[in-house]
Amino acid sequence: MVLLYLFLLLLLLPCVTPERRSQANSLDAILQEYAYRAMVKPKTGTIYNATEIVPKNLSGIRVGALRLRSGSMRRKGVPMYNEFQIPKWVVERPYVKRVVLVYQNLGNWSTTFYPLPNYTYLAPLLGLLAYNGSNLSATNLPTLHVNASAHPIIVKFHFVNSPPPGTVAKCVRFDLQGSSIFTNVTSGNTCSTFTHGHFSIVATLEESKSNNRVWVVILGSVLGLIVFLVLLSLLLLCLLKYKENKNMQAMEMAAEAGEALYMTSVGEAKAPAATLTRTHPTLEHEYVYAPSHTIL
Ligand SMILES: *[C@@H]1O[C@H](CO)[C@@H](O)[C@H](O)[C@H]1NC(C)=O
Ligand SMILES: *[C@@H]1O[C@H](CO)[C@@H](O)[C@H](O)[C@H]1NC(C)=O
Ligand SMILES: *[C@@H]1O[C@H](CO)[C@@H](O)[C@H](O)[C@H]1NC(C)=O
Ligand SMILES: *[C@@H]1O[C@H](CO)[C@@H](O)[C@H](O)[C@H]1NC(C)=O
Ligand SMILES: *[C@@H]1O[C@H](CO)[C@@H](O)[C@H](O)[C@H]1NC(C)=O
Ligand SMILES: *[C@@H]1O[C@H](CO)[C@@H](O)[C@H](O)[C@H]1NC(C)=O
Ligand SMILES: *[C@@H]1O[C@H](CO)[C@@H](O)[C@H](O)[C@H]1NC(C)=O
Ligand SMILES: CC(=O)N[C@H]1CO[C@H](CO)[C@@H](O)[C@@H]1O
Repeated sequence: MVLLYLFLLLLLLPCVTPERRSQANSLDAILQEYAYRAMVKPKTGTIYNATEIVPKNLSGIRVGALRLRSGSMRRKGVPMYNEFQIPKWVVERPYVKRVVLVYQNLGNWSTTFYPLPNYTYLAPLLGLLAYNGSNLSATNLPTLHVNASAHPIIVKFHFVNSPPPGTVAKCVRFDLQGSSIFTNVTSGNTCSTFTHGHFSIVATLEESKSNNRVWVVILGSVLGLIVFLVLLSLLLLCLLKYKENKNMQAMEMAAEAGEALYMTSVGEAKAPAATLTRTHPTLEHEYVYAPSHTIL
Protein backbone atom coordinates (compact mmCIF):
# COMPACT_ATOMS: atom_id res chain seq x y z
CA MET A 1 0.00 0.00 0.00
CA VAL A 2 2.64 2.48 1.09
CA LEU A 3 4.89 1.30 -1.71
CA LEU A 4 2.06 1.90 -4.16
CA TYR A 5 1.64 5.47 -2.96
CA LEU A 6 5.37 6.06 -3.07
CA PHE A 7 5.29 4.65 -6.59
CA LEU A 8 2.50 7.09 -7.51
CA LEU A 9 4.47 10.00 -6.06
CA LEU A 10 7.48 8.91 -8.09
CA LEU A 11 5.27 8.75 -11.19
CA LEU A 12 4.08 12.28 -10.56
CA LEU A 13 7.59 13.66 -10.09
CA PRO A 14 8.58 13.71 -13.78
CA CYS A 15 5.91 16.41 -14.37
CA VAL A 16 7.96 18.86 -12.36
CA THR A 17 11.47 17.40 -12.53
CA PRO A 18 13.90 20.26 -13.24
CA GLU A 19 15.85 17.93 -15.53
CA ARG A 20 12.87 17.47 -17.83
CA ARG A 21 12.14 21.13 -17.67
CA SER A 22 15.67 22.10 -18.67
CA GLN A 23 15.47 19.60 -21.55
CA ALA A 24 12.31 21.26 -22.83
CA ASN A 25 13.80 24.72 -22.25
CA SER A 26 16.92 23.90 -24.20
CA LEU A 27 14.75 22.55 -27.01
CA ASP A 28 12.96 25.93 -27.00
CA ALA A 29 16.33 27.66 -27.28
CA ILE A 30 17.45 25.40 -30.16
CA LEU A 31 14.18 25.91 -32.04
CA GLN A 32 14.34 29.69 -31.48
CA GLU A 33 17.79 29.72 -33.06
CA TYR A 34 16.65 27.73 -36.13
CA ALA A 35 13.45 29.75 -36.49
CA TYR A 36 15.49 32.97 -36.51
CA ARG A 37 17.89 31.49 -39.08
CA ALA A 38 14.97 30.84 -41.42
CA MET A 39 14.17 34.56 -41.52
CA VAL A 40 16.53 36.09 -44.03
CA LYS A 41 15.50 39.67 -44.77
CA PRO A 42 12.08 38.89 -43.38
CA LYS A 43 8.89 40.64 -44.38
CA THR A 44 6.65 41.39 -41.46
CA GLY A 45 3.55 39.25 -41.33
CA THR A 46 5.05 36.43 -43.44
CA ILE A 47 5.32 32.96 -41.97
CA TYR A 48 8.77 31.41 -42.43
CA ASN A 49 9.22 27.65 -42.39
CA ALA A 50 12.27 26.42 -40.51
CA THR A 51 11.31 22.73 -40.58
CA GLU A 52 13.93 21.83 -43.17
CA ILE A 53 16.85 23.35 -41.29
CA VAL A 54 16.27 21.76 -37.87
CA PRO A 55 18.97 19.14 -37.08
CA LYS A 56 18.42 15.62 -38.40
CA ASN A 57 18.36 14.19 -34.88
CA LEU A 58 15.19 16.23 -34.24
CA SER A 59 13.41 15.29 -37.48
CA GLY A 60 9.68 15.11 -37.03
CA ILE A 61 9.59 18.53 -35.36
CA ARG A 62 8.11 21.39 -37.38
CA VAL A 63 9.17 24.97 -36.73
CA GLY A 64 7.93 28.28 -38.04
CA ALA A 65 8.64 31.95 -37.43
CA LEU A 66 6.56 35.08 -37.81
CA ARG A 67 7.89 38.57 -37.23
CA LEU A 68 5.58 41.44 -36.43
CA ARG A 69 5.70 44.99 -35.20
CA SER A 70 4.34 44.70 -31.70
CA GLY A 71 1.96 47.59 -32.45
CA SER A 72 0.53 45.59 -35.31
CA MET A 73 0.10 42.51 -33.12
CA ARG A 74 -1.73 44.63 -30.59
CA ARG A 75 -4.02 46.42 -33.06
CA LYS A 76 -4.71 43.66 -35.58
CA GLY A 77 -3.68 40.32 -34.14
CA VAL A 78 -2.90 37.41 -36.48
CA PRO A 79 -6.02 35.77 -37.96
CA MET A 80 -4.24 32.50 -38.78
CA TYR A 81 -0.77 31.27 -37.81
CA ASN A 82 -0.93 27.53 -38.48
CA GLU A 83 -3.19 26.24 -35.65
CA PHE A 84 -3.12 29.55 -33.74
CA GLN A 85 -5.49 32.50 -33.99
CA ILE A 86 -4.17 35.58 -32.23
CA PRO A 87 -6.80 38.19 -31.44
CA LYS A 88 -6.37 41.94 -31.04
CA TRP A 89 -5.00 43.30 -27.77
CA VAL A 90 -2.31 40.74 -27.20
CA VAL A 91 0.54 42.59 -25.53
CA GLU A 92 4.08 41.56 -24.70
CA ARG A 93 6.15 42.58 -21.72
CA PRO A 94 8.71 44.07 -21.57
CA TYR A 95 7.80 46.15 -24.60
CA VAL A 96 9.79 45.37 -27.76
CA LYS A 97 9.50 47.12 -31.12
CA ARG A 98 9.41 43.88 -33.09
CA VAL A 99 8.24 40.56 -31.82
CA VAL A 100 8.94 37.11 -33.31
CA LEU A 101 6.41 34.38 -32.67
CA VAL A 102 8.09 30.99 -32.90
CA TYR A 103 5.78 28.12 -33.80
CA GLN A 104 6.61 24.55 -32.74
CA ASN A 105 4.93 21.28 -33.61
CA LEU A 106 6.72 18.52 -31.72
CA GLY A 107 4.94 15.70 -33.57
CA ASN A 108 6.21 12.31 -32.39
CA TRP A 109 8.60 14.04 -29.95
CA SER A 110 5.74 15.34 -27.76
CA THR A 111 5.96 12.69 -25.04
CA THR A 112 9.77 12.77 -25.09
CA PHE A 113 9.97 16.43 -24.15
CA TYR A 114 6.64 16.77 -22.33
CA PRO A 115 5.97 13.45 -20.61
CA LEU A 116 2.61 13.30 -18.83
CA PRO A 117 2.26 10.07 -16.82
CA ASN A 118 -1.20 8.51 -17.06
CA TYR A 119 -2.31 10.79 -19.90
CA THR A 120 -2.36 9.95 -23.58
CA TYR A 121 -1.63 12.60 -26.18
CA LEU A 122 -4.48 12.87 -28.69
CA ALA A 123 -2.76 15.62 -30.68
CA PRO A 124 0.82 16.78 -31.17
CA LEU A 125 2.25 19.28 -28.73
CA LEU A 126 2.19 22.77 -30.24
CA GLY A 127 4.26 25.69 -29.04
CA LEU A 128 3.83 29.41 -29.54
CA LEU A 129 6.54 31.52 -27.97
CA ALA A 130 7.17 35.26 -28.25
CA TYR A 131 10.69 36.71 -28.37
CA ASN A 132 12.38 40.03 -28.92
CA GLY A 133 12.56 40.27 -32.72
CA SER A 134 14.98 43.19 -33.06
CA ASN A 135 18.16 41.16 -33.52
CA LEU A 136 17.76 38.07 -35.69
CA SER A 137 21.27 36.81 -34.89
CA ALA A 138 20.50 36.66 -31.20
CA THR A 139 20.52 33.25 -29.52
CA ASN A 140 19.43 32.08 -26.07
CA LEU A 141 16.83 34.84 -25.97
CA PRO A 142 14.52 34.91 -22.97
CA THR A 143 10.85 34.50 -23.77
CA LEU A 144 8.74 37.62 -23.34
CA HIS A 145 5.63 37.76 -21.18
CA VAL A 146 2.49 37.67 -23.29
CA ASN A 147 -0.98 38.64 -22.21
CA ALA A 148 -4.22 38.53 -24.16
CA SER A 149 -6.78 40.76 -22.52
CA ALA A 150 -10.03 41.09 -24.48
CA HIS A 151 -10.19 37.70 -26.19
CA PRO A 152 -8.19 34.51 -25.75
CA ILE A 153 -5.68 33.09 -28.21
CA ILE A 154 -7.36 30.14 -29.97
CA VAL A 155 -5.57 26.85 -30.71
CA LYS A 156 -7.45 24.80 -33.29
CA PHE A 157 -5.81 21.38 -33.65
CA HIS A 158 -5.95 19.91 -37.16
CA PHE A 159 -6.09 16.24 -36.17
CA VAL A 160 -7.29 15.02 -32.80
CA ASN A 161 -7.55 11.31 -32.06
CA SER A 162 -10.78 10.38 -30.32
CA PRO A 163 -10.33 9.62 -26.62
CA PRO A 164 -10.37 5.88 -25.72
CA PRO A 165 -13.61 4.66 -24.08
CA GLY A 166 -13.93 5.74 -20.45
CA THR A 167 -11.65 8.75 -20.88
CA VAL A 168 -12.26 12.42 -21.55
CA ALA A 169 -10.27 14.80 -23.73
CA LYS A 170 -8.71 17.79 -21.99
CA CYS A 171 -6.66 20.71 -23.18
CA VAL A 172 -3.31 20.90 -21.48
CA ARG A 173 -1.03 23.91 -21.31
CA PHE A 174 2.53 23.72 -20.03
CA ASP A 175 3.69 27.02 -18.67
CA LEU A 176 7.34 27.96 -18.98
CA GLN A 177 8.07 26.69 -15.45
CA GLY A 178 6.83 23.24 -16.43
CA SER A 179 3.48 23.10 -14.62
CA SER A 180 0.60 21.63 -16.57
CA ILE A 181 -2.81 23.31 -16.54
CA PHE A 182 -5.89 21.42 -17.76
CA THR A 183 -8.99 23.01 -19.30
CA ASN A 184 -12.01 21.85 -21.30
CA VAL A 185 -11.84 21.18 -25.03
CA THR A 186 -14.43 23.06 -27.11
CA SER A 187 -15.81 21.94 -30.50
CA GLY A 188 -13.78 18.72 -30.22
CA ASN A 189 -10.48 20.28 -31.30
CA THR A 190 -10.14 23.76 -29.82
CA CYS A 191 -8.33 25.13 -26.76
CA SER A 192 -8.08 28.71 -25.65
CA THR A 193 -5.39 30.50 -23.69
CA PHE A 194 -4.55 33.97 -22.45
CA THR A 195 -0.81 33.51 -22.77
CA HIS A 196 1.83 31.75 -24.85
CA GLY A 197 3.36 28.37 -24.06
CA HIS A 198 2.96 24.73 -25.12
CA PHE A 199 -0.42 23.16 -25.80
CA SER A 200 -2.00 19.82 -26.59
CA ILE A 201 -5.09 17.70 -26.11
CA VAL A 202 -4.79 14.64 -23.89
CA ALA A 203 -7.05 11.83 -22.73
CA THR A 204 -7.50 11.38 -19.00
CA LEU A 205 -9.32 8.78 -16.96
CA GLU A 206 -10.85 11.02 -14.38
CA GLU A 207 -12.64 14.36 -14.75
CA SER A 208 -10.52 16.00 -12.10
CA LYS A 209 -7.84 18.59 -12.76
CA SER A 210 -4.13 18.30 -12.06
CA ASN A 211 -4.21 19.78 -8.56
CA ASN A 212 -6.99 17.34 -7.67
CA ARG A 213 -4.64 14.55 -8.70
CA VAL A 214 -1.94 16.04 -6.52
CA TRP A 215 -4.40 16.15 -3.63
CA VAL A 216 -5.43 12.56 -4.27
CA VAL A 217 -1.80 11.52 -4.06
CA ILE A 218 -1.14 13.59 -0.92
CA LEU A 219 -4.29 12.26 0.75
CA GLY A 220 -3.37 8.76 -0.41
CA SER A 221 0.09 9.09 1.07
CA VAL A 222 -1.32 10.22 4.41
CA LEU A 223 -3.81 7.33 4.39
CA GLY A 224 -1.01 5.00 3.39
CA LEU A 225 1.08 6.21 6.30
CA ILE A 226 -1.82 5.62 8.70
CA VAL A 227 -2.31 2.12 7.30
CA PHE A 228 1.42 1.52 7.66
CA LEU A 229 1.39 2.67 11.31
CA VAL A 230 -1.67 0.51 12.05
CA LEU A 231 0.07 -2.50 10.48
CA LEU A 232 3.21 -1.76 12.49
CA SER A 233 1.28 -1.58 15.77
CA LEU A 234 -0.58 -4.80 14.85
CA LEU A 235 2.77 -6.46 14.28
CA LEU A 236 4.02 -5.22 17.66
CA LEU A 237 0.84 -6.46 19.33
CA CYS A 238 1.31 -9.81 17.63
CA LEU A 239 4.88 -10.04 18.90
CA LEU A 240 3.73 -9.12 22.40
CA LYS A 241 0.99 -11.77 22.27
CA TYR A 242 3.44 -14.38 21.06
CA LYS A 243 5.73 -13.58 23.95
CA GLU A 244 2.85 -13.73 26.43
CA ASN A 245 1.67 -17.04 24.99
CA LYS A 246 5.09 -18.36 25.83
CA ASN A 247 4.68 -16.86 29.28
CA MET A 248 1.28 -18.52 29.59
CA GLN A 249 2.77 -21.87 28.66
CA ALA A 250 5.46 -21.36 31.22
CA MET A 251 2.85 -20.40 33.78
CA GLU A 252 0.69 -23.41 32.97
CA MET A 253 3.67 -25.70 33.25
CA ALA A 254 4.43 -24.07 36.54
CA ALA A 255 0.79 -24.54 37.63
CA GLU A 256 0.88 -28.20 36.64
CA ALA A 257 4.03 -28.70 38.67
CA GLY A 258 2.19 -27.40 41.67
CA GLU A 259 0.28 -24.34 42.82
CA ALA A 260 2.79 -23.57 45.55
CA LEU A 261 5.72 -23.32 43.18
CA TYR A 262 3.71 -21.04 40.84
CA MET A 263 2.57 -18.79 43.68
CA THR A 264 6.08 -18.30 44.91
CA SER A 265 7.50 -17.62 41.49
CA VAL A 266 4.82 -15.11 40.45
CA GLY A 267 4.70 -13.21 43.68
CA GLU A 268 2.30 -12.24 46.43
CA ALA A 269 -0.08 -9.85 44.56
CA LYS A 270 -0.72 -12.18 41.61
CA ALA A 271 -2.87 -14.86 43.27
CA PRO A 272 -6.28 -13.78 41.71
CA ALA A 273 -4.70 -13.35 38.29
CA ALA A 274 -3.43 -16.90 38.42
CA THR A 275 -6.92 -18.39 38.86
CA LEU A 276 -8.27 -16.19 36.04
CA THR A 277 -5.58 -17.23 33.62
CA ARG A 278 -6.19 -20.87 34.37
CA THR A 279 -9.93 -20.75 33.62
CA HIS A 280 -9.48 -18.65 30.42
CA PRO A 281 -6.23 -19.69 28.76
CA THR A 282 -6.76 -17.40 25.70
CA LEU A 283 -7.35 -14.20 27.64
CA GLU A 284 -6.35 -10.70 26.63
CA HIS A 285 -2.77 -9.80 27.38
CA GLU A 286 -3.49 -7.30 30.18
CA TYR A 287 -4.67 -10.10 32.49
CA VAL A 288 -1.36 -11.83 32.20
CA TYR A 289 0.76 -9.35 33.95
CA ALA A 290 3.65 -11.35 35.25
CA PRO A 291 6.94 -10.03 33.83
CA SER A 292 8.87 -12.82 32.19
CA HIS A 293 11.89 -12.72 34.46
CA THR A 294 9.76 -13.61 37.52
CA ILE A 295 8.78 -16.88 35.82
CA LEU A 296 11.79 -17.93 33.79
C1 LIG B 1 21.54 16.65 -31.94
O1 LIG B 1 22.83 16.75 -32.47
C2 LIG B 1 23.57 17.86 -32.00
C3 LIG B 1 24.90 17.87 -32.73
O2 LIG B 1 24.68 17.89 -34.10
C4 LIG B 1 23.76 17.74 -30.50
O3 LIG B 1 24.46 18.87 -30.02
C5 LIG B 1 22.42 17.67 -29.83
O4 LIG B 1 22.59 17.43 -28.45
C6 LIG B 1 21.59 16.54 -30.43
N1 LIG B 1 20.25 16.63 -29.85
C7 LIG B 1 19.53 15.58 -29.51
C8 LIG B 1 18.18 15.84 -28.96
O5 LIG B 1 19.94 14.45 -29.63
C1 LIG C 1 7.12 23.48 -43.62
O1 LIG C 1 7.81 22.62 -44.50
C2 LIG C 1 7.58 21.23 -44.26
C3 LIG C 1 8.48 20.44 -45.16
O2 LIG C 1 8.60 21.01 -46.42
C4 LIG C 1 6.11 20.93 -44.48
O3 LIG C 1 5.86 19.57 -44.21
C5 LIG C 1 5.29 21.79 -43.50
O4 LIG C 1 3.91 21.60 -43.73
C6 LIG C 1 5.62 23.26 -43.71
N1 LIG C 1 4.91 24.07 -42.73
C7 LIG C 1 5.11 24.09 -41.41
C8 LIG C 1 4.28 25.01 -40.62
O5 LIG C 1 5.93 23.38 -40.87
C1 LIG D 1 10.03 10.81 -35.14
O1 LIG D 1 9.95 10.47 -36.51
C2 LIG D 1 11.16 10.66 -37.25
C3 LIG D 1 10.88 10.31 -38.68
O2 LIG D 1 9.84 11.05 -39.19
C4 LIG D 1 12.28 9.83 -36.67
O3 LIG D 1 13.48 10.08 -37.35
C5 LIG D 1 12.44 10.16 -35.19
O4 LIG D 1 13.40 9.31 -34.61
C6 LIG D 1 11.12 10.00 -34.45
N1 LIG D 1 11.29 10.45 -33.09
C7 LIG D 1 10.93 9.72 -32.03
C8 LIG D 1 11.14 10.32 -30.70
O5 LIG D 1 10.45 8.63 -32.17
C1 LIG E 1 15.55 43.75 -27.93
O1 LIG E 1 16.69 43.58 -28.71
C2 LIG E 1 17.33 44.80 -29.07
C3 LIG E 1 18.45 44.46 -30.00
O2 LIG E 1 19.28 43.46 -29.45
C4 LIG E 1 17.78 45.53 -27.82
O3 LIG E 1 18.36 46.78 -28.15
C5 LIG E 1 16.58 45.76 -26.91
O4 LIG E 1 17.00 46.34 -25.69
C6 LIG E 1 15.88 44.47 -26.63
N1 LIG E 1 14.67 44.72 -25.86
C7 LIG E 1 14.40 44.12 -24.70
C8 LIG E 1 13.17 44.50 -24.02
O5 LIG E 1 15.14 43.25 -24.24
C1 LIG F 1 22.82 40.71 -32.28
O1 LIG F 1 23.19 39.51 -31.63
C2 LIG F 1 24.47 39.04 -32.00
C3 LIG F 1 24.66 37.69 -31.33
O2 LIG F 1 24.38 37.77 -29.95
C4 LIG F 1 25.53 40.06 -31.57
O3 LIG F 1 26.81 39.63 -31.96
C5 LIG F 1 25.20 41.41 -32.24
O4 LIG F 1 26.09 42.40 -31.76
C6 LIG F 1 23.78 41.83 -31.92
N1 LIG F 1 23.44 43.03 -32.71
C7 LIG F 1 22.85 44.07 -32.15
C8 LIG F 1 22.55 45.20 -33.08
O5 LIG F 1 22.53 44.11 -30.97
C1 LIG G 1 -2.59 40.30 -17.83
O1 LIG G 1 -3.74 41.13 -17.99
C2 LIG G 1 -4.60 41.14 -16.88
C3 LIG G 1 -5.82 41.96 -17.22
O2 LIG G 1 -5.68 42.69 -18.37
C4 LIG G 1 -3.85 41.69 -15.69
O3 LIG G 1 -4.68 41.65 -14.56
C5 LIG G 1 -2.62 40.84 -15.44
O4 LIG G 1 -1.87 41.39 -14.39
C6 LIG G 1 -1.75 40.77 -16.67
N1 LIG G 1 -0.64 39.87 -16.44
C7 LIG G 1 0.54 40.03 -16.97
C8 LIG G 1 1.57 39.01 -16.64
O5 LIG G 1 0.78 40.96 -17.73
C1 LIG H 1 -15.83 21.45 -18.27
O1 LIG H 1 -16.67 20.39 -18.66
C2 LIG H 1 -17.38 19.78 -17.58
C3 LIG H 1 -18.21 18.64 -18.14
O2 LIG H 1 -17.69 18.14 -19.32
C4 LIG H 1 -18.28 20.81 -16.90
O3 LIG H 1 -18.92 20.22 -15.80
C5 LIG H 1 -17.43 21.98 -16.43
O4 LIG H 1 -18.24 22.99 -15.88
C6 LIG H 1 -16.61 22.55 -17.59
N1 LIG H 1 -15.71 23.59 -17.09
C7 LIG H 1 -15.63 24.78 -17.64
C8 LIG H 1 -14.67 25.72 -17.00
O5 LIG H 1 -16.29 25.11 -18.61
C1 LIG I 1 -3.72 7.73 -10.70
C2 LIG I 1 -3.48 6.70 -11.74
O1 LIG I 1 -4.28 6.49 -12.62
N1 LIG I 1 -2.34 6.02 -11.64
C3 LIG I 1 -1.96 4.99 -12.61
C4 LIG I 1 -0.88 5.50 -13.51
O2 LIG I 1 -0.44 4.48 -14.38
C5 LIG I 1 0.11 3.38 -13.73
C6 LIG I 1 0.60 2.38 -14.75
O3 LIG I 1 0.85 3.01 -15.96
C7 LIG I 1 -0.94 2.74 -12.83
O4 LIG I 1 -0.36 1.69 -12.12
C8 LIG I 1 -1.47 3.79 -11.87
O5 LIG I 1 -2.52 3.23 -11.12
